[in-house]
This record gives sequence, C-alpha cells and structure tokens, in this order.
Amino acid sequence: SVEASIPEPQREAWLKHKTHGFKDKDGFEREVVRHVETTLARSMFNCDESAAYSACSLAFRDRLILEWNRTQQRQTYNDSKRLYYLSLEFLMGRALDNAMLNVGQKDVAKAGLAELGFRIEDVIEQEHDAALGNGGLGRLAACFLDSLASLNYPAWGYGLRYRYGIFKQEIIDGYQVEVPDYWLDFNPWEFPRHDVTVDVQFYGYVHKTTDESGKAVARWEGGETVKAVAYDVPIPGYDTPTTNNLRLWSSKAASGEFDFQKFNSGDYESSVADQQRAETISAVLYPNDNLDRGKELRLKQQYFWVAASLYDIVRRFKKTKRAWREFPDQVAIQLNDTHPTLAIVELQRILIDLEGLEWDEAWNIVTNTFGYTNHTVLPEALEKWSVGLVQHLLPRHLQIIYDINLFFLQSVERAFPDDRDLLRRVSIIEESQPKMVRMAFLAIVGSHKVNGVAELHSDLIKTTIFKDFVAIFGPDKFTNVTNGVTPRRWLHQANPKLSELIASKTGDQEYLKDLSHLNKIELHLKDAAFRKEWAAIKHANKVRLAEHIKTTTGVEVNPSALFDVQVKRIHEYKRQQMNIFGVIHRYLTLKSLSPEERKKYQPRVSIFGGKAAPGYWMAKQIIHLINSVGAVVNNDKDIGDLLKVVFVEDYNVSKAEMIIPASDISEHISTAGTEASGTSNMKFVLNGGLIIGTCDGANIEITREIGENNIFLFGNLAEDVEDLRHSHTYGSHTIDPDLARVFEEIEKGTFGDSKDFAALITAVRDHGDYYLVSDDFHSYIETHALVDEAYKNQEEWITKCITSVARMGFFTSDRCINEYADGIWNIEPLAVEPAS
Ligand code: T68
Repeated sequence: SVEASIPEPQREAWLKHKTHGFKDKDGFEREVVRHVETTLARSMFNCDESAAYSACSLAFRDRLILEWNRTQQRQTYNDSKRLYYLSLEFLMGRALDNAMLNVGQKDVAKAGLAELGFRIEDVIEQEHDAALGNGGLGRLAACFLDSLASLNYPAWGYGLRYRYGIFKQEIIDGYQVEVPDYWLDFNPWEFPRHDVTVDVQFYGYVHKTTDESGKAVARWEGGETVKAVAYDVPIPGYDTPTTNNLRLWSSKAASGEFDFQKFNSGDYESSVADQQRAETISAVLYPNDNLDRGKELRLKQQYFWVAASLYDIVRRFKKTKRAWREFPDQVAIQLNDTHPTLAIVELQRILIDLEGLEWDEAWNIVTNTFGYTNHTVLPEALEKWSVGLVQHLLPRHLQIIYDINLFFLQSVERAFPDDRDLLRRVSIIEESQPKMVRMAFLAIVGSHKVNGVAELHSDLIKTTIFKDFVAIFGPDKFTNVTNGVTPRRWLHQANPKLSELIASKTGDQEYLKDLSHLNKIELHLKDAAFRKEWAAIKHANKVRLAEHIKTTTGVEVNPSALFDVQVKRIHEYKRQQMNIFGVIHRYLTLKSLSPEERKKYQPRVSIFGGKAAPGYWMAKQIIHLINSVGAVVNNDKDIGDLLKVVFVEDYNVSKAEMIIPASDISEHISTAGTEASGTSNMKFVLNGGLIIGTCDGANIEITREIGENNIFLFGNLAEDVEDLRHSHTYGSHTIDPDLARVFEEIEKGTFGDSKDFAALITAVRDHGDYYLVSDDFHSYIETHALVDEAYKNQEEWITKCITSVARMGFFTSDRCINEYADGIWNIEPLAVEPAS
C-alpha cells in the first residue's frame, strides 16, 4: 500500500495521530466550535451567521482535504492516466451545500447547527458565489468537475484565480449598473500553495544558435517574468471518497514583494508599479460571452495560465521517468473552447526547444494529447489574434505557429494539389490587414478530436465553419458530445423536496448516480397522491421565488399564476427582445378585452434575469425595455394579477438554484442554428418545468427524449435561416402585423421615451432583422396561446411534467463525461471503496 513507503519508526507516529474528519453530530459540533474559538478567534457570544458559515465550511473543508490527499496519493500510486480540463472559466457557485450533500453529511450538519442555534438554510445563504465565469461555458466546466469526481476519474481542472469574478449587476432606474465582485475576502475553499509556483515569460526575442552537436536551436530570451502561484480547490464527488483538484493560478511579481534592485536605488514607486502590473494579469474575468475582443491583457491571461498549467503537467509527468512518447498515454488535455489553444504551441515549444525532441516526434505527442471543444458558430465569437500582437508578446510561439501552419499547408497541398483557394481558406494565418492567427483552426490542427456540444451544433460546424477540415482530416476527427448537467446540484441541491419525492418512487437515491433510473417515476404517473405532492412542491418553490421577488423588487406576484421564465446572458441571438415584444402583445390584447373576457385569460408572471456584457449596448437596451414595460404593466389597475413583468437582479448560480425549480414554462428561443446547446433548458425540464423553444441546440434532443407532446416548439428551422436573411436584404421585408402593432405602441411612448428603444425596433424593421424576430413572431405568439390553454388543464399539465422528468436521464453530465472518457480521453475510473 501507499503507507508501506514510509519508514516504520515514523509510520507509527503518523498513523497514531492521523487526522479523521468528524463522524457524527457531536464531532461536527466540536469541529465548528473549535474553528469559531481558534481559527476565527471568536466565541459563542459573538458568533453570528457569517461566523457560523465560516466555521461550518472549515469543518467540511477539513474533511474534504483529507480525502483530497488520499485521492492524489491513490492516483499517483496507480500511475493512472489523468485528464486535465483547461478552462478560463469555472462557474462554481456556492460550495458548502454541495460539499455537505456530496459527502452525505447535510443531516448531521443541520442537526448540529440547530443545537448551536442556527438554521442551516440561513448559514448556507451567507456564502458568496464563486463566479469565475460568464454563463453556459463556465457552468459546464463546473458540472464536468462534479461528474469527473463522482465517477472516480483521475482529473484536474486548471483555471485562473481572478480577483474579480463576473460583475454584480444592479438595476437602477431600469438600467444595468455593474459593481465589482470582490469575492476573496474570506474563502475557506481554497488552499494557497505558495510553494507551487511557475515563472512565466513574456516579450523578449528569439536567439537562433546551435547546440553542442551543431544542431540549430532557438532560444527565447529577454523580456519579463511573472510568477504564477497555485491555489487548490477540492472537488468532492457524490457518495465517493474521490476528491479531485481544481488548480487556479494567481499572478505575482516574479521578484517577490518588489524589485529590491529598484527599491535600493530609490526607485520605490516603480518597483511597486511592477508588482501591480504583474497582479493585473489575474485581476479580472473578461465579462463577454460569445464575443471576442482581442485585448492584449486577455492574451496575456491565456498564455500565463497555459504556461503555468503545462509546466505543472510536464513536471508531474517527468516524475514518472517515462519516455516522452508515452506522454499521451499518461496525459489527456481538453481545451474548453479556443481560449487555451496556446497550450498546443507551448507543449510543442517545450518538447523541441527545451527537451530537444525532433519536430515530428514532438508534434505527434502534441496532437495525441489534445482534444478541442467548440461552443459556438457565431463569427464574432471566433477567436483571432493579430500576428503583430502575438509576435510582440510571444515571439517564439509565433515562429512555431508559422511552422505548424507551413507543415499543415504542405500536407494539404499534397492531398489537394488542384485547389489553390483551399490553402487560403484553411490557413491558420488569415492573410487580412492586419494578419490574424485563427485560433479555432490552430486548435483543430493540433488536436486529435474536435467536438461540438449538441447534435445540431456538431453537424453545423462540420458543414459550415469547419467544412474544409472535415475534407482534409476525414469525418472521424469530428464528433459530438451533447452537453449535460449534474443532477446533484441541479436537482438534489436546488430542489430537495422534489429529489426526495423522486427517491420515494425510485426506491432510493441511486438515480443521482445513474439518472436513467428516473424513468421509474413514469410508472407512478396515475398515482393521485404522488401527483398532488408533485404539484405542492412546485407551488412551494413558486411561493419562495415570489417572496424573493417581493423583497428585491417590491412587486407582488401571485404564485398561482403561470410562471414564465427566461434567465440567461442577455444577447440578441437569445432573443429576450422577442420575449418582451411578446409580453407587450399580451398586454395590448388584455387591454383590448372587456373585463368579463379578461377574466378568462390565464394569469402570467414573465420573469427575466441575466447580465449584459458591459460594452454590449443593445443588450443593455433590452434590459431597459423589460424594466420599462414592467413599470407600466405592473401598475395598471385593469391588468392586476393577469400579467406581471419582473427582472430579477444579478442572475447567478445561486439565484438559478432558486428560480429554476419555480418555473412552469421557460424560454429557450434563440434563432435556429445560433445556440450551440444550451444547458439551462435541461435544468428546467429536470425540475418539472416545460419549455417553449426553437428547434435549436439541445432543444432538439430534449424533444426526442421527452416526446414532442411535452414541449412547445415554434419558429423557422436552421436550414432556412440563411435564405430568410437573404430575403430581408434583397427582397421585400414586411414586418409581422402583430409585431408592427407592438412597435407602434412603443413609439407612442407608452413605456417611456420611445427614443430609448428605437434601436431595438430599427434592428428588426430597417436593419435586416438578422435574428429573425419578425419571421418567428407569429408562431411564437400562437404557441404561447397553446401554453395558456395547456396550463388550464392542470391534470394534463402535471402529466406532461412528470413524463418529461422521467425521460431526462440522458442529460446528466455523467453521460457526457463517460463519452469523453471513452471516445476522446481514453481514461478509466479508479475504483475506490464507497465513502463510509
Ligand atoms: C455557451 N457559450 C453556448 N460562451 O452559448 C451554449 N464565449 O449554447 C452552450 O450550452 C454552452 O456554451 C456550453 O457548451 C458560452 O457560454 C462564453 O461564455 C464565452 C466566454 C468567453 C468568450 C466567448
């Protein structure tokens, strides 16, 4: 065993004093009190909820870190192949509730906290979200970490430890205002590793010389160095002792506190400035989703993180003393989008410049190591860096990129000698003014597998943006792994009552480990008590959300109304503008009815939430329109409870955990072909809500699984989008009459100064309606009418909800991870005894 490697005399003392996590309520309380009285230097007389949160978290953290240590020992001892998931974003949300549930001690903590005078719900609420991500891409990385640990795969995440995560959103006078999110004040979930550091080089020049044997070598010299310091976050699996690692890098000046040379020479200010400049690298998360802005600091972040991570991975591999060609047998690296693509270049550099391998041997190792996941087809989101910027910041890497491109184009030329235009189209260097490095192309050329995140999306990348590469590399290099979500956080944690009800029908909580067991609840579809309980849970979740809405916005909503939810980043392609236009249409319809007719209408609450990128002006206009419509509708005496419109401020993971279980219908209404997958669509259905959506992303596969009677689909298909856009520009573009009526009302000033909303209207009416709002509006409105009708028949509605949940097993992120492990990473779970 591992312990046998320690010499006997020492072993005894170590084993005798071995730390054990708490075992029961008493043990838990003892740990909490110890942390309050020593770690926090407080006492029972001044222990508030915040201190209780801290002490409770430290008690759980201690438990996790013990398993973390054992897991690392076990994986090293077994010499297993590891997966490294490189992501610039990990949108983890809160850790305490997740840790309590995954180690199976929430009941113990609840009872213990109660004896110490605290309600567990209030303690959980004290935690600040770890919001190191923008949206779907970052949350997917977090779900994947949960699944990797829960399935006992040896895996590490690598990311950046931003001092400021995604900004906090405030709504002031109906407008979004951004406030910095300083989240590190007290974070019990990270372990600083001041002994694990990497020096990362920037700028400088390349010196071409020869080695002892006369071989030409390149040396990257000069420039400046920044230090990367590791911070480790333990990732507990559900009902398993496997506790994996998320390593986040923080930047520091390489010379320590400050440059003593400068300090001693009296240049104190500039030595402090150097330090601040170094710390800037990991200071802030870029708040754009699905947009590439090409800022130098962003490229610095990418290289800083990639260089530190690869150094760490290579250092670990070298300890095994294996031959380099075995590297891909020990290491798989997954690129979450193109953000870490420089890792391909960096590994090639390490192998040829520092380890002295020949180009071909090195390149073979590199391409067998990497896999690349694409998350978008939107052209404005595809990363490109100007050649000049890369040359300046990473001169040696640019040379290697040019060599990769040269050898690649030569092979293309050999295979397709008659197609000159093909070389231009697939070149990693775009011959534009200025020249640009196309990161997606580099990622494809440097990886052995490329995957999209839903079937439609994976088909689209093969037939559009990466078509030429399918011809060059063959279709087998391109594959699909449809996204999924972890049922631990998105059912068990977010909706404990529903989780309990499901467990009572499936027999146990095994379905949280194998989500296909959910299908057992379909057998109970006709069980009246079960259905009643189901409805009561949904209602209770809606009451809780209504209370939150009341305290945060002052708007009173009726929990018996139909809750219609759209929460996600604000983006024109996601079409929140179409949703709010639809709400206005509903308002106008209600206003046109007699009081008697009105009473027959299904009452609704339209709930919006989501952040706009600070520089995305149109998205901010959409938020303003939503709030302006709310201000009018919510105060209209004719309307009352028939329609309310609310915007929930600062949508984040912990708000999602409250909002999603309270939804009756949620909106996933992107222009067909634009939303790669979507993942909240899966969360909503898993929590017993239905969907109104377009034939886009994973909506299509959700429909296939749950049945088309259980989803409200509408709108044009992806295959028709291009022709429609063409017809807007070159044909006659007439606006849907119902939508025109909505525009008229906005322009009349019903919702405030119409100038404020002019751009939203002209985008549709005068600027080609790129997102097909008018084309889809009629079927959108009609489909909402079908939703109203369906909701009136509550018995049928509940049947749809239960049936849908029963059929959602496919959408667990455990299934994704097993597909990646088998088809891309070639890694195996490391068997362990279940947690006691
Ligand atoms: C999302 N992408 C997709 N990007 O939009 C969504 N982009 O359809 C998909 O379900 C999800 O990825 C997971 O696959 C994003 O969230 C970003 O956040 C982003 C961040 C930086 C730069 C570009």
